Amino acid sequence: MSESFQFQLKKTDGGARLGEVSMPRGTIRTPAFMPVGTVGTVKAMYLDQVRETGADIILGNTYHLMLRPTAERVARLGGLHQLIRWPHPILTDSGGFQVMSLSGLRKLDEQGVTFKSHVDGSLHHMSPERSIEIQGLLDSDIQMQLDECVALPATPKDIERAMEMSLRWAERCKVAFGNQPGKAMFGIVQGGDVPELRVRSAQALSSMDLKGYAVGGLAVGEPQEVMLRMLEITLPELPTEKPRYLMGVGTPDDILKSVARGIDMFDCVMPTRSGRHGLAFTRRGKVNIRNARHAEDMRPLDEQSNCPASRDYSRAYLHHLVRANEALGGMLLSWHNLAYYQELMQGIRQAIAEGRFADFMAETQENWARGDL
Ligand code: PRF
Repeated sequence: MSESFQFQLKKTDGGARLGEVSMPRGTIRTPAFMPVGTVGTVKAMYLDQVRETGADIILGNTYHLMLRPTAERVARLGGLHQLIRWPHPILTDSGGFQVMSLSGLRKLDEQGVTFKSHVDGSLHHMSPERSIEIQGLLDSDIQMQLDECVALPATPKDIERAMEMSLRWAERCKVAFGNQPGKAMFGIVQGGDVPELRVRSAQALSSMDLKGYAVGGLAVGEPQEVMLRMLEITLPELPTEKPRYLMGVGTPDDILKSVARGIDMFDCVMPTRSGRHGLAFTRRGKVNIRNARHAEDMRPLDEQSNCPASRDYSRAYLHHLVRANEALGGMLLSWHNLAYYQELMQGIRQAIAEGRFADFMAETQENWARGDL
């Protein structure tokens, strides 16, 4: 732990990086996977279990929490950590991305974004300054600039306009955030699938000397090769001594390939959302537990796992729970998936430490390809 916010790059292995982000509430071992706790809960999980799977940090969402229970109420209740009983670091997304994907009627201009709440239809305005104010009221440890993420495919003109506005919003967020020892505000690289725009965005943000950098605007409809090419173009423009966070990514395969290119942090709803829909990620690839072949299979998802959900419950029971739409089915599969993701991250970190990341990646991918046991 640390009084201030610090990133230590401990080792590199090819493009992969092993590091540690330290701050007063705890240390994040990188490469890190951050479970998504949108409305102040990692869905269908006790936070003690989330912690036990190996999570050092979780995510919260400005958009959801500002609407309900509201940022001011969270502040009166002692802040998000105390409310949800998670004393470790929390990263909050700034809201723009969720406004675009969730709210009805919205208007976006230089001032910020005006939108209709998906909860009660009420009208709200969020400026870059207000986004930072809300993230402060939540007492978030890592706050994100307000940005505009364009869904792909999009025209270069639209991508450029959104990227340039996101840069101006980064400046405003930096001023609004000021100097808060022990906390950080990250900038977000945009630029869609246009190499020159990615480079320009990354260079401009780098010159702002922020505490960390996210890569946004990816995994929004483009093929994986395009996402990876954008990382190859973007990451060399960012300072090596700052953490890099790929927003909203992804599958275990996306994570391996992005670590290979120099990403340090990830978040995604995939393990929890897929779990609630009956999809399990395992060392031997994806398993759809709804499939009839599991109906009388007494084996667990993974007898070698340390996670009770993976090791102690039969596939037959998980199959039954999911088919019967029982809450416990989603709970057990979310638990299993988060444990698998954290086991993958631990394997990645150990492999980088031992200088065998490329071999680890190849073995891991071979095992996925071999298919379920
Ligand atoms: N911006 C923000 N949050 C995000 C994204 C983004 O571009 C993405 C894109 N994958 C996920 N979450 N602010």
